[in-house]
Amino acid sequence: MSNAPPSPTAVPPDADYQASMRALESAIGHFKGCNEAELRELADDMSQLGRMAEKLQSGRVDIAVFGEISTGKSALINALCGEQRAAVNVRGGWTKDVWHVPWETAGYCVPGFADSQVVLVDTPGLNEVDGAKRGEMARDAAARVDLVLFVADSDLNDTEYRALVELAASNKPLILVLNKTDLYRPDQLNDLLTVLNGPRYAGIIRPENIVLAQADPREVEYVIEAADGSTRSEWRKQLPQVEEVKARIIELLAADGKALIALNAAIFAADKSDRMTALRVRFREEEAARTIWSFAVTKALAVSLNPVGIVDVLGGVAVDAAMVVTLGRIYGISITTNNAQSLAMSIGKSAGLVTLLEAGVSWASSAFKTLTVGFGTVLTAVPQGAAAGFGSFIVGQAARFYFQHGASWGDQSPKAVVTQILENTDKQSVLEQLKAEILKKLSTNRHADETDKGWFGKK
Ligand SMILES: Nc1nc2c(ncn2[C@@H]2O[C@H](COP(=O)(O)OP(=O)(O)OP(=O)(O)O)[C@@H](O)[C@H]2O)c(=O)[nH]1
Ligand SMILES: [Mg+2]
Repeated sequence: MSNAPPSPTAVPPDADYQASMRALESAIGHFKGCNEAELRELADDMSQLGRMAEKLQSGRVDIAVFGEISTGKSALINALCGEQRAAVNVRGGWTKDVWHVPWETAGYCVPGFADSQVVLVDTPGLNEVDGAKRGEMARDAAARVDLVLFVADSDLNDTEYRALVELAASNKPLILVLNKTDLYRPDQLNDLLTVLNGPRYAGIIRPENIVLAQADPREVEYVIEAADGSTRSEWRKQLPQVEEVKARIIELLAADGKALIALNAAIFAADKSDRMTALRVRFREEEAARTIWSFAVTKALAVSLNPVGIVDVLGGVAVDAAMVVTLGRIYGISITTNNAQSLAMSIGKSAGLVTLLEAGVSWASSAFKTLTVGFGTVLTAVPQGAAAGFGSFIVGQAARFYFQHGASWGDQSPKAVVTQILENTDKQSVLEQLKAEILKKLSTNRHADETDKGWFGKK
C-alpha cells in the first residue's frame, strides 16, 4: 500500500469553474486565428488571457491592496505575511510597480486544488505624483483580482472616494481597511467609524467589510521603574494588529471563494473578448478601406495613363481581381485569382459597371485615345480614369461586404447589396478625389506636364 497522503484534489472543479475555463480557452483559441499585425496589437490582451487561464487552472486567489500613497498598503502585506515582503517607507510613493506577494500563511485553499495559492498584490498609491499611468495600472490590476482591500488612514478624500466607488462597481468583494488606528484616540476612532458607517458610504461598502488595522504601529514609550525607585523610559516597537483583516478575508473566501474566482475569470474573458473583437474589427475595416482606396487609385491611374483602351479593360479586371484577393486575405478568407475575377466581374455587372465603364467608356474612347496623342490623352484620360477608379471603389466595397459576411451575401442578392452601396456613396466626391490623385500623378510626369502646359498655355 502506498504511504502517500490522500490527495485533497479529489473534489473536481464544479460546473461554473469549468465553464469559466472553457470561456477563457475559447477566447484564446479564437484570437489565435488573427493575422500577424493583429496578433502584435493584441499581444498584451492575449498574454493576460493566458495568465488568467493559468490562475484558474492552479486555483489561485489574487487579492489586490489599493489606497492612497503612504496609507500602509505594503506594511499591511508584510503584517499579513508575518514577514518583510514588501518595501515600506515613510516617503510617499514608495511602491512603483504592481507586486505579487505569495501569502503562504493565509490558511485558505480553493476547494479541489491542493496547490492553490493566495497572492497579495501590492499596488502603487492611487494619487501618486505623475501617477496617472500608475492609477491606470492599479485599475487594470483590479480587473484581474478576486478580492480588493482598500487601505485608508482617515476619512476618504475625493480621490480615494472616487476610486472606492469605481472598485465597488466592479462587483468584487471589497474590504475597507482603516489602518494606523494607533494614531487615534478612542473617541476620535469612534467618530471616524460613525462617518464610515454613515450615508456617504451606504451602498458602496457593507458595514461588516469595514475593518480596523495597525499594520506597522509606531513605537510606544514605556516607563520602567527600577527596584531603587529610579525610572527610565524605553521606546518599543509594537506588534502589528491585522487579525481582523485576515479574519474577514478568510470569511469571504470560505463563503464563496471558488465561485468568485470562476465568476471573475468568466467576466474577464467576456470583457477581453469584446475588447479584442472590437479592435480586430476596427483594424480590418481600416485596412480594408485603405486597400480599396489604393486599388481604386491604381486603377484610375492605369486607365488614365494608358493610351491603349484594350489594355484598360484587361488590366482593369486584373486590378480588381488583385484587390478582391487582398480583401479576402484581410478578412481571413482565401480566394483564387480566377474566383476573385469572377466575383469582381459579377459585382461590376450588378452595378452596371462592366458595360458602362470597362466596355463602354474604355472601348469607345480607346480609338480617340490612340488617335489623339498629347493633350487629347490628358483631356479624356482624367474623367475616364476617375470613372474606372470609381468602378473599382464600388467593386471593393461590395467585395468587402461579401467577406465581412463570411464569403456570402447574407440574406440579400448581390444586386441589392451593390445598389445600396451605390446609394450610400457620394459619387461626386469620390470622383473628385480620384481626379485629384490622377492630376497629382500627371503633374509629376514630365511628358504629361509638357502636354498640360502646352494645352493650357494655348488658352
Ligand atoms: N503609525 C502607524 N504607521 C504606519 C502603520 N502602517 C504603516 N505605517 C507607516 O506608514 C508609512 C507608509 O507605509 P507603506 O506601507 O510604505 O505605505 P504604502 O501605502 O505602501 O505607501 P506607497 O507604496 O508609497 O504608496 C511607513 O512609515 C509605515 O511605517 C500603522 O498602522 N501605524
Ligand atoms: Mg507601498
